[in-house]
Amino acid sequence: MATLPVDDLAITRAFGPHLSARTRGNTSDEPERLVKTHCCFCGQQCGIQLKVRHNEVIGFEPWEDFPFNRGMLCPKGVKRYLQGSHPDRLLTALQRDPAAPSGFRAIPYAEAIESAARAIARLQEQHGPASIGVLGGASLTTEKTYLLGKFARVCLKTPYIDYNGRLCMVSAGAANKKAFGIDRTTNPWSDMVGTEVIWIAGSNVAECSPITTNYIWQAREMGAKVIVQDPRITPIARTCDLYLPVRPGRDAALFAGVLQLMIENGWIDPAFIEQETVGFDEVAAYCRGWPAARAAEVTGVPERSIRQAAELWGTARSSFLLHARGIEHHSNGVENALGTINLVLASGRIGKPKSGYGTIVGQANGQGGREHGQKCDQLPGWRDIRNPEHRRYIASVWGVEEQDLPGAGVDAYEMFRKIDAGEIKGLVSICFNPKVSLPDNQFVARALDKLDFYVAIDFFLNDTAYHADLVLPGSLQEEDEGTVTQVEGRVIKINKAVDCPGEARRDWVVIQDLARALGRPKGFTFESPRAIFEELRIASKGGVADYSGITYEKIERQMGVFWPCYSEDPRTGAPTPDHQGTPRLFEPGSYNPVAKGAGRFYFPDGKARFNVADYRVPIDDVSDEYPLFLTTGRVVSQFLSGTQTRRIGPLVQHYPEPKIELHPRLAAKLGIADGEWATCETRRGAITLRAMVVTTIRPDTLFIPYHWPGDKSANRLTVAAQDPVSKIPQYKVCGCRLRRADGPPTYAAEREPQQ
Ligand SMILES: Nc1nc2c(c(=O)[nH]1)N[C@H]1C(S)=C(S)[C@@H](COP(=O)(O)OP(=O)(O)OC[C@H]3O[C@@H](n4cnc5c(=O)[nH]c(N)nc54)[C@H](O)[C@@H]3O)O[C@H]1N2
Ligand SMILES: Nc1nc2c(c(=O)[nH]1)N[C@H]1C(S)=C(S)[C@@H](COP(=O)(O)OP(=O)(O)OC[C@H]3O[C@@H](n4cnc5c(=O)[nH]c(N)nc54)[C@H](O)[C@@H]3O)O[C@H]1N2
Ligand code: SF4
Ligand SMILES: [Mo]
Repeated sequence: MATLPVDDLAITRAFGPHLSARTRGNTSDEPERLVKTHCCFCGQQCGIQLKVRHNEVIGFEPWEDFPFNRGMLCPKGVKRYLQGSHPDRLLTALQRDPAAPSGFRAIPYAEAIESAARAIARLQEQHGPASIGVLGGASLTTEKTYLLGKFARVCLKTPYIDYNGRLCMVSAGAANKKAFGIDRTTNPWSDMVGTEVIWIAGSNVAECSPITTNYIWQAREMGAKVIVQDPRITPIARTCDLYLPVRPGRDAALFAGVLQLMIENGWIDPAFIEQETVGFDEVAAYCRGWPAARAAEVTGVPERSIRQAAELWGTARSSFLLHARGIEHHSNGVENALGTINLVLASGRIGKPKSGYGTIVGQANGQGGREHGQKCDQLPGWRDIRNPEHRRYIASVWGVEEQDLPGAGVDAYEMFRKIDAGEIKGLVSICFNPKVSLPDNQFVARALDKLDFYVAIDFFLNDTAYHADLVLPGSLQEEDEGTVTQVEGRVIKINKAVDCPGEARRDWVVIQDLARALGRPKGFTFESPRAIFEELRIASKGGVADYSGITYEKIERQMGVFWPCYSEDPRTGAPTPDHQGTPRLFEPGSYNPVAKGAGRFYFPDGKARFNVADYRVPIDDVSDEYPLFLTTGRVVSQFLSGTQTRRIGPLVQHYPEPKIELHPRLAAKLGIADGEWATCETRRGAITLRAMVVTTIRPDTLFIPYHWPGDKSANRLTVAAQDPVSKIPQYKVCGCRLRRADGPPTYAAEREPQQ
């Protein structure tokens, strides 16, 4: 195995011994137990029952009572059980050892913890607390993300912590806070069934949030009209009523054009706008610059379609607007999201029956993971680390002095710039694979090699962890319990199915072991996820993301609790142990502790905010030299950086390698046939993949899925431009060119260590 390139290895291993063991009959064997829990992958968080035998997950059964997915699963959920006993599962700690054939050797867990603590302490003594950075992830349970934020601020005393949701949820989060004062989807998905119009902006729903498709289909059966805005005719677009083939990076112009038509035609709700919002006049003035003809010219969407969209949306009595990374992964991602919110607010339908708005959450805990303090500027409960009152409260919960809490840090990409500049010298990462998932990732790889010390906590040796000095074996989702918050804002419970194998440890145990070895155990002596959650309840109390009324028991009893859920009535202060949570936000007459009865939105005056959603030409746009748009995203059978799904045989078989999607007209012009090799080049680099000629994409646009490392990595091409507010990378557009290649590339021989 020693010299196999990573990608071949993934395939070999995916079809390797663990699968043949399964096909020898394990899956049909009777389980000892069924454990009700949730899928480990996307933010839909489908309920599933894992079959367990001999401390191994051997299969699954549907969990038909769980209300969100009623037993349905997508291909990833069906096959997820295959990862647990994979031969690559880290069973010991690893230490870098250039003499070892793989570059790493196994060492005892306790020795690795001591060694990591010594390295961190040494760097902090020499260069101060801020010389260490921490990277977290939104696949972690809320308990772990809370503990990680506390670990960075209280144990390491560093401001530098951020997480991979920076690449995912932050544009939507910033827009929600600006417009509503709270960052959550407004309604349970069941409210979609019976609505009149569903507008899907920049989301490949069928491949990326498959269960949401089912709700949309049910709504369609009851007469809902579906509008899809995407440069590709994605599977959901193939049956939609109105398709808007927007040019990548032009969404804000489309929203402005539609709002202008709504205003011109009186398809807005002046009473709602007057009584319940502020800022409409500025937005209306901006939209006057966007007559339909201009919007059509900039977006590439026919004027007739823009008019149809405005009429369908403007005249409906109930509606849902959903968006995802297609409009958010932009250097004006926050503005794009605000553009959708303006359409929602102008309609006056928010808070009305069968009407809702939301971003479709990406990662397993994309919602909970962005609320409780692993973001660079955030403290638990969506509190602001710059706000003295918020700091005082959290300092009191943590038993530290307010002045000892560090201030705001920087976003995850900026942390790599600081590593490159030598400011951050040590890194602790968990649940993040930046070498594959950050834009312009050859820069990231170079920065990683500049670190004096790097420790990664993962259950697989991911592509970033190759650069580590130490790798600590953490836990798979099924090896621990805890809570996550899924796409609708419903807090749910992950249940433990099996114990960690070998010397692997539950992630929160690893974090606490580090704190102890650093000689700073105070505040890191929790004995269970439940104990962490109990502290989180107190820490989140009074914040916008108030979890104080949620208990593990309530979650089990109600099959999930929608936050905010209060332990005390925000009006009277009386204990409310029976508060069931808040399935719908912003209903007329609803009360929230920020508005205190002044209105239903989470601002002191209770009013929602219109914000001008400015269109800006994307950074690194098309040019004579790079005349095509490159956009990137996902396929149904692979997940994120692929660390997990590239090891699951049937998923690899479904989509073994990345391809470049292009339109037949462009293919003919460039002389590239379907299945032939082609080289895509941007200002950062070039990769050579097979062409996939499809009629479902704009002829001026290429699409490449990003789930692969090394020479197959789409992020060799992407630009590290970021939204100025949210700091999300502009993954969804940059200029590129394409040419036919003579043959397959010779992949660099990246190797996995042998264990
Ligand atoms: N199978 C699978 N499912 C997943 C994931 C996965 O990796 N694999 N990841 C999960 C995560 S973390 C996330 S964030 C979500 C992402 O879910 P989505 O956002 O739905 O997925 P993407 O493929 O990133 O992009 C969505 C769509 O945006 C379109 N698009 C590209 N550029 C533009 C543009 O400029 N404007 C508009 N309007 N559309 C554009 C693309 O053509 C694509 O169809 O999926 C989650 N679910
Ligand atoms: N070009 C391009 N790039 C993109 C995107 C795009 O659309 N285009 N999308 C972006 C988006 S939306 C996202 S969310 C990011 C995701 O990017 P990443 O977060 O880098 O991707 P993951 O594959 O989730 O990497 C997480 C690592 O965490 C590990 N892990 C998972 N669960 C756990 C756990 O419970 N405990 C521990 N210890 N480890 C765990 C996995 O094994 C994996 O190694 O990628 C971004 N990158
Ligand atoms: S839709 Fe998401 S949560 Fe549900 S089975 Fe698929 S990957 Fe898992
Ligand atoms: Mo994401």
